[in-house]
Amino acid sequence: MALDPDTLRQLLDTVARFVRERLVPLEHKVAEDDAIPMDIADAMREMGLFGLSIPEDYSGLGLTMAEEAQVAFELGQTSPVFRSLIGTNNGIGSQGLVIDGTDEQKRKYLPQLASGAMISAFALTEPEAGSDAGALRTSARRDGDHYVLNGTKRFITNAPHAGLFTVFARTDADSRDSRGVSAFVVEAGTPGLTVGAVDRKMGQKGGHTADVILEDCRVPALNLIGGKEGQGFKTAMKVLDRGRLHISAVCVGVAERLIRDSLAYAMERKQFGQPIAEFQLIQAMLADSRMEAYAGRCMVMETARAKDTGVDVSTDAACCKLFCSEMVGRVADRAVQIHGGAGYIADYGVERFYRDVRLFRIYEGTSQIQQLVIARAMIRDANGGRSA
Ligand code: COS
Repeated sequence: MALDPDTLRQLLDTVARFVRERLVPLEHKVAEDDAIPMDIADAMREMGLFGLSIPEDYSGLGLTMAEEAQVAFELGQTSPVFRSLIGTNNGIGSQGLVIDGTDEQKRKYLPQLASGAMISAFALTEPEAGSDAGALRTSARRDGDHYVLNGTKRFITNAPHAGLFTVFARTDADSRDSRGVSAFVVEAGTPGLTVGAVDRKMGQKGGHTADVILEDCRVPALNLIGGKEGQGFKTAMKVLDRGRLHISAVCVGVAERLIRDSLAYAMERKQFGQPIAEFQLIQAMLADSRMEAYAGRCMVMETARAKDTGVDVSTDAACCKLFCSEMVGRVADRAVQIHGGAGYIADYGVERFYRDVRLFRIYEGTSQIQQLVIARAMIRDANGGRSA
């Protein structure tokens, strides 16, 4: 249910203040320590940030997509890793249950995810299945009132902290494509589930990914999301439609932050006797970044509002993800350029953002996958609904 305008304003102001006063001063330390302090995670819990997208019936804030996007614009104004901590509970880790879960599954898990008492993870990617998500090999064999899961999941965000995993596995051993895939919720601590060593990443330090290994892991049949086999791939795609829009909003937020920092630096830094902001070549970079971030903001809001009316926005969400993730890459590159030597030096933080934003073009579907989703939909529409 949509918030009244005053309540939404209050929420956005609170998040903006929290970002400015608590998160921005910690950016460097979090990257150095590769950890987000406990009190920050607790403050996020108190603010309800883990349950932005979880319906009020299950103790979340139940924000509309347009409202959630606006919160993501604010959260994007700092290191993306802070958003990543709450990202899985609001997005890929919880939405499988929200969209396709049974009432019982929702009642059991969503309130814990909304409060942040439990962190969730989305275990789709495998060593040999990433972009081709339907080709996954993890198997789920029915055995009485359980399924037995075997396989390895890779690069799983928040896996080291997760209490709950949404695991995609093949229930139809004879199938080779997406139709044989089902989705399960698997609790951490289930015998047979282990989490591998934390991956060493290019950026987003303080956020952790790892392998999730399933070895004869027995999961109650009740944990099959929606109670129906063969629906898992579609669940994953629906979750990603939403996730891609959320990530796009974060990209816009980060771009706006980098533009602000670049402008401040350009107005202060003097060369040839004047602030470099006076030079037209610097102005061109500032203007291009401003233009692109504005375009991204408009695309995200337009698509989020359409999604809230119940329209299928898969193609437009892919457009947003493609544009916004590429856009923030260009903005970060210009930010380094405007900062000159300082842009390359860790103390100024710009190079950290440059590394952090590189991930946006890869996860929740690479830019190439977004292009494929968009073009295939164009061809399908031109063919009157039939695939190419
Ligand atoms: N919502 C609902 N259903 C969807 C859907 C969506 N957004 N996208 C596809 N489907 C359905 C299709 O309608 C089709 O249903 P039918 O079998 O009933 O016709 C089914 O899912 C299979 O779709 P499709 O044939 O398009 O699947 P492909 O295997 O060709 O793959 C891509 C499609 C490549 C687009 C998909 O695998 C993908 O998005 N890959 C990237 C995955 C990803 O983002 N990985 C990152 C890991 S998570 S951080």
